[in-house]
Amino acid sequence: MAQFVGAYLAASGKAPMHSRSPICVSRSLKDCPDNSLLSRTDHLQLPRSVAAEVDKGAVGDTGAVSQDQPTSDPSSHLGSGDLAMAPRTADTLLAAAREVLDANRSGRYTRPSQALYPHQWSWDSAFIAVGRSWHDAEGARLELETLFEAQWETGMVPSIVFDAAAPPDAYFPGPDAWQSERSPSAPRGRPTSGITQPPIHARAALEVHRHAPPDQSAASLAWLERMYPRLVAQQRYLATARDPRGIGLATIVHPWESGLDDSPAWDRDFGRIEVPGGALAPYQRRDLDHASPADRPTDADYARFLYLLTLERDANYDDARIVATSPFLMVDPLFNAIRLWSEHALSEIAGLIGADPEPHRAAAGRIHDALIGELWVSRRQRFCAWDLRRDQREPEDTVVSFGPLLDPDLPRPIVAAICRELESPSFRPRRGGPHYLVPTFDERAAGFDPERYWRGPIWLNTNWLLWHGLRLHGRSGLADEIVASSVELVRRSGFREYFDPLDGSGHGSDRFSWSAALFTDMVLASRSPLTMANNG
Ligand code: 9WN
Repeated sequence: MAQFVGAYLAASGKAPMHSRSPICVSRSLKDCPDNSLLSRTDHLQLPRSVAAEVDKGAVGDTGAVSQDQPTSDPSSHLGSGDLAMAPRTADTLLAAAREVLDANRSGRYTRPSQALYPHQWSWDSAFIAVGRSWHDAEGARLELETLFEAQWETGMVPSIVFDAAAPPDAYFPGPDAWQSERSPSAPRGRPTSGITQPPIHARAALEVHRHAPPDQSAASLAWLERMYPRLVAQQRYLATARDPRGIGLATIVHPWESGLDDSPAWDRDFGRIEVPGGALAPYQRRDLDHASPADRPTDADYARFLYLLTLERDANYDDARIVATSPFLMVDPLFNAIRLWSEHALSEIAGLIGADPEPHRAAAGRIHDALIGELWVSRRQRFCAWDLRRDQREPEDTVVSFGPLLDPDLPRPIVAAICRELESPSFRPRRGGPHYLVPTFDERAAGFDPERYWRGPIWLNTNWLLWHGLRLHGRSGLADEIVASSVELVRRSGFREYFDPLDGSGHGSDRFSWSAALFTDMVLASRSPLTMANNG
């Protein structure tokens, strides 16, 4: 693995010169069943000039192959996943990522994708801000600030802020379905959804600040000071309105709040929800206009999503009422681990702006205790989602179980158990052909589907989160392998919304913003020894 990643770092221009040439790609090209892809870029949907550069770079790499060169670590299971991009190829893909982010920008924020998601989404904007901050620190700050302008008075940051400029039937369910104005806490004149998404924003704000060029450090610090109370309010909302029993863990009241909508992590509970006849007005799914039905959630799941929306809307988004009555009340380990990671970020931000870091350390400590006390199921050696309605720990083996790696204080035996699972045939099969990391569901489970949304495919945001978590615990080999795989997926299939872990093909939307943003962050952070050493 060390050689494997070394080749990538060399190619990216940060390794010692002597290791830069010739570039090691022999094993991967030989093993790759369709390596013709490496010299064709139509599928990437890049601008023509950029595509030509990528093709030249890829062909150039191929020309440098020598069977005598050291190959990647044979224990690596990426198959075709060599990282030995020519510096020009890496830079060209970075330029293409930037072009995607710029093209998807709409005024003060960035759409997740032009056609499928033409509004501002909460955690998307956080990921996008991190990626954008490498080349446009001011734009990254604006991205997050714009989102928080729609924060509710309760502190809740809505999952979607609707853009009046988008065509009215571009996305369903839109503002007419949500009717956020029913809540007295919703911002006036800014239609939003009535639910939230994972609170990654404090962590994103800290990353954005860290990437600010020196001549912007004062402006960036002033921005952090402005954002701090809003970020604190977001976290406080989750610790109170979403945790009325004071267990230390926030509940989600809709699978969309997890960001991993149709994940099998809550199948047993969500799948039980019956949509009463006549509960839903006739509707048309707009997502199927832009993506294959095989990639998207099923109609049955979509009806359940909409039914829960209806119940929440009918309760006028009153948190106490919803928590007391919602048929879906789930404690998600990933959501709460992100909350914890953001509390640590807030403690750092507090230190930077002269506020008191202590309450944030204490809050992180409470989440830490509850994660381990309530969600760690030692019989299964796994963190499990907790269905509060039925008081059941869900046994499904999904990527949400790995989320607590984001806790820097996670006990070593638990870290070891998570890494064992990540390296097991369920998530890293040992087969001969290409293989990519990290599937969102156990590849050996009966319901694993390599193409359908969060039920198996690889997403770059979960890869990014795991990459951070693994580095926090010194597991740099596996962390590097995740970056390697992410880079290879993008090189192969472009900035797709998600990827088939079996063959690396792209699915869902193309030119997807967070894929471009987090690709950028992983590549540039891996190039920068400073950032690598600075991971908090
Ligand atoms: C519902 C925008 C969002 C992401 C979510 C992803 C998907 C929406 C949808 O798209 O959810 O919020 O319509 O399917 O699951 O994580 O934020 O990219």
